[in-house]
Amino acid sequence: MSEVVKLILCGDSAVGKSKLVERFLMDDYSKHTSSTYAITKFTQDVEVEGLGKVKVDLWDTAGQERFKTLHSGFYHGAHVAILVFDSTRKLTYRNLQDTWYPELRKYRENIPVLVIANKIDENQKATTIKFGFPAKHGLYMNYTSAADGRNVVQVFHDALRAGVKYKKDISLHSFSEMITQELADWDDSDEDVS
Ligand SMILES: Nc1nc2c(ncn2[C@@H]2O[C@H](COP(=O)(O)OP(=O)(O)OP(=O)(O)O)[C@@H](O)[C@H]2O)c(=O)[nH]1
Ligand SMILES: [Mg+2]
Repeated sequence: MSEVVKLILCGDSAVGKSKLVERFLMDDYSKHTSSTYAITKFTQDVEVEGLGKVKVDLWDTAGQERFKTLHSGFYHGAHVAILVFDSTRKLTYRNLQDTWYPELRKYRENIPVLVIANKIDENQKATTIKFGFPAKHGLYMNYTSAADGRNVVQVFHDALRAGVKYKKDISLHSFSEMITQELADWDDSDEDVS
């Protein structure tokens, strides 16, 4: 049986979200650019080592200012999020910390979050930096280049593994909650069970 995992991508405009998706899904990269309008959704089966086939619903957003306060439907039901910043533009890192991350947490309190420094082909030094924001929140951190492909597949596979695990954990959690509730109801009832 294949798992369906909803993965969302967030981050400022032009940090490389769509190029990372293009690199991951098509193993392709073109310099040509068009900014994403609102939300683009891709559905694809992905073979993940150690997991088998995973059906991924990948939601790519527009980072433009006017879409910053996204409709809750974008976050609804997400199992994992990738937050991307541009390692050549400090402001995009700060915006993850100040805007994107807090907004995401308003809707999805517990999902795994991966923080990605992209465009390392243009800033090799970034890979030696220990960024404070992901460390502070205990978030996964990695460095990518959609241009040369470095770490891109790794990051998406790590995200999918985390998403599948999260999904399994919540279904186990809600199952045990259901049982507990049933037992509590049973206890409360006047039925004589002895
Ligand atoms: N050098 C370099 N350029 C990149 C990389 N990733 C993306 N770019 C360039 O950055 C620009 C923006 O990339 P997009 O993927 O469209 O950015 P986005 O985050 O999807 O932007 P919005 O859709 O507006 O939110 C493009 O000109 C890309 O060619 C990278 O890893 N290295
Ligand atoms: Mg885009």
